[in-house]
Amino acid sequence: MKYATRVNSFLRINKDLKKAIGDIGKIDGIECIDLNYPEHFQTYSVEEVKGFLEVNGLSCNAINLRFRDEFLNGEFGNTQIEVSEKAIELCKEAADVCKAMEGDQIIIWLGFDGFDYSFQIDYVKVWEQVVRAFRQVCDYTQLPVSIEYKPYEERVHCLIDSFGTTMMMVEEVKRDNLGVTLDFCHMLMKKENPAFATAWLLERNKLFNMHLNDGEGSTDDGLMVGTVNLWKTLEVFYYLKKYDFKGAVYFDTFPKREAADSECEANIAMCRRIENMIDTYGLEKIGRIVEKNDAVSVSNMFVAMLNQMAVSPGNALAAEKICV
Ligand SMILES: [Mn+2]
Repeated sequence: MKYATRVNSFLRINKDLKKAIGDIGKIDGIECIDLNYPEHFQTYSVEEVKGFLEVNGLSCNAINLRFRDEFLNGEFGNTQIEVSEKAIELCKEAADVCKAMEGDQIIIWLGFDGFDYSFQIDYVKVWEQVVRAFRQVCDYTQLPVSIEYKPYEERVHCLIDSFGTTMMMVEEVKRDNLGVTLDFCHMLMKKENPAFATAWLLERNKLFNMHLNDGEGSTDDGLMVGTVNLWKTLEVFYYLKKYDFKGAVYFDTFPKREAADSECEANIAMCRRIENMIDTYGLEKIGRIVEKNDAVSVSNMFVAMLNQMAVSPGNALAAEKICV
């Protein structure tokens, strides 16, 4: 699996992007990073940032759009049409930067399109405006364009708030280069089971990016991968492996009190352990458990996975290494 991590975690103490990329480059297991546009291109030029990545053996996975204050009342769906057009332009610029960086895709999270109060927006009108905006962005660039949905935060209700609504948008925009970025915490906030959307999108080649993290489900906690919902995370990994997912697994976690490098290493260690649990138990054997549609067999599989960790000498060695 290809792992990517969040640059802002490394910018918390030192604000220098060059240093942050250097710090990420030292972490064993991180192949690529995502960058935010425009915020990560304000001090250094695109060429300079590209150079920092090359020196550190990293590649650019995605450029994430970051809409700031002028879009507070909506991005694509803003009732002021000139603001909506500005949001579309920003996406086109981000796509150009992504191309120059040899990145794989742009990710659009419309955090401000939505509503806080009843009667605040014309749902159908806003929806149609957002559809047209996505078409414009998708037609402008040949790159994959990925929608990241989140149920709430920044708005009380985001317009594109769930797996279902996102797929309605994708279906209506009707562009081959439009797909989805799933975020584990966002799915928990919507009370979705993350593996459902993961499997469905992988089956249709529409999963462009996987954001992993963990949380209690009320807010976007950004806790370390697998620390709260281990089995749900393992189920997501099962489908990523079953479909041989070639995209990046991106750690969208928020180390607020933890050192960013060791927090990132903990995410890698957890993911590798989960991958190992699946490999050791066997992908096909898990598939047979799913086919059985029997909850007790599932629980017994979990126990068997825990047992296999305890008895495997290779695993014990690996665990010891992680503890050191
Ligand atoms: Mn995310």
